[in-house]
Amino acid sequence: MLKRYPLVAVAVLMIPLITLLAACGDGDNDKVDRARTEVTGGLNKAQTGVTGGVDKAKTQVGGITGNDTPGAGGAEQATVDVTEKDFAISPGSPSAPAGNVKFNVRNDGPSTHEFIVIKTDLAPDQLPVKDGKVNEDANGIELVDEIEDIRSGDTKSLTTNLDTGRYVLICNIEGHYQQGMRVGFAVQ
Ligand SMILES: [Cu+2]
Repeated sequence: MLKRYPLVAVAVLMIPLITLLAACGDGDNDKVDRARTEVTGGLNKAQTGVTGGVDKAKTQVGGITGNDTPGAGGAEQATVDVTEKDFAISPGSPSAPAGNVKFNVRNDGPSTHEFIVIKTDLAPDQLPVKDGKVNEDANGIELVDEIEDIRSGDTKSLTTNLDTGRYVLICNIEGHYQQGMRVGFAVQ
């Protein structure tokens, strides 16, 4: 009796082994290959995800570095100093290169003023007016960005990304546009 148990044990062990060998036979090679492909594909995808994430992070870091040192390969930023007063807007430069433009707007007063960047092909003195103000919702006008409430004596800054095209810089406090707070600005 005792001698029979090892034999039975071996036989019992052989069954799954044989089954396993059969599973690895010709008929199931495809299944095994497919499983391998899936595992490999999954790994590749995971690696791509990790690499992509790292690249993206590098790009972001590059952008920040670029801003600190213009011309170093990152996004360059032009700076335009603007002076406002009753009633005129005077940018230090009539144009800027496409990309990030930083406007430093100083209000020489005496009134509080705004600074609004509008993209339009209309002439600076031809913007549609409604109730004493430029109608910012009118066709042919695109409000890009703005600074509100710059008090007399204050300087506020605005950095905005500008595409190539024609712009008009205005103050849109009631009556100020008509009194002369408008000027063309080109982005090349
Ligand atoms: Cu104004």
